[in-house]
Amino acid sequence: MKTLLKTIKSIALCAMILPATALFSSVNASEVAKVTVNGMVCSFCAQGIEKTMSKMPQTKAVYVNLDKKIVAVEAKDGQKLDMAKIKAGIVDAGYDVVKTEVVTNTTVAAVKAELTGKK
Ligand SMILES: [Cu+2]
Repeated sequence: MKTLLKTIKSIALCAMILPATALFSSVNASEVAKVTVNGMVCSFCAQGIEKTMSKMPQTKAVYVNLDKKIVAVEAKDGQKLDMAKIKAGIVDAGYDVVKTEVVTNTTVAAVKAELTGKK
């Protein structure tokens, strides 16, 4: 029980520190928002998140990897994706965002290739 409390406390602390760095960032073209999501368990979850991310007008491509719990979103040329909006969309759909990251000089296709081990 004590360890559980400790875990909850450290998660709460992370949640306070993380947004300051990654949450307010924007994702430009040739960058990918790489989000680690807890709670996705089946292809239906993946499809739902894919749909939600695709609804944003700035979204060029979306890829969801269930095994690695990764959601990758790419912006259209000349447009910016708001990391806070990406996170909000995933949270509103009922999932937990564990980590947000902006990967530069990449594409959703490249992230997909990396995660699936195919080139
Ligand atoms: Cu599901």
